[in-house]
Amino acid sequence: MNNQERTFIMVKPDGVQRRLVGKIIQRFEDRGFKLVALKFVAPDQGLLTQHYADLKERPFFPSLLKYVSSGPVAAMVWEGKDAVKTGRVMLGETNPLASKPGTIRGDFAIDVGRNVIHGSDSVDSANREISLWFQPQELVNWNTNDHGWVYE
Ligand code: DAT
Ligand code: MG
Repeated sequence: MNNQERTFIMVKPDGVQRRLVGKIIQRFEDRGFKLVALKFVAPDQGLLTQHYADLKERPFFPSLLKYVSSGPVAAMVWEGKDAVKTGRVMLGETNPLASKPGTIRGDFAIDVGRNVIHGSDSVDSANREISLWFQPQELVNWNTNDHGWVYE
């Protein structure tokens, strides 16, 4: 198992509007994952078309793009053991109504068209999505041991 696996997580516009960004970051920090990139961005249709390229033939694709481009999103990269699969478990199911309480969608959503958050579904997707949303220099490699304690 790769301790430095990375996943792309994005709080969608409904999650931002509902002030859920902090709570979602808290869940990933509490679980033990390490934040390596974070930015607030208003994604355009071009970026979202690439991001959701595998869904472009689906009937809900136009409404999906309209929803995810309707406001700013919080894009982030989290790193740690089994980050992709564990991130998906923390999100819950695509349809919030099928998501268990305790998951992000199971706690904060009821509508598949407003399901609050995106998370990569495989290591390959994660790598593709991370390089789509972030420049290499925006990914920060840091280690607590490199810095010591801030008050000493
Ligand atoms: P996930 O976001 O869980 O990875 P996905 O990649 O299959 O799910 O689809 C991307 C988004 O598209 C999903 O978060 C919400 C929307 N979506 C998926 N299936 C849908 C459906 N049957 N009706 C409406 N929107 C749907
Ligand atoms: Mg997906």
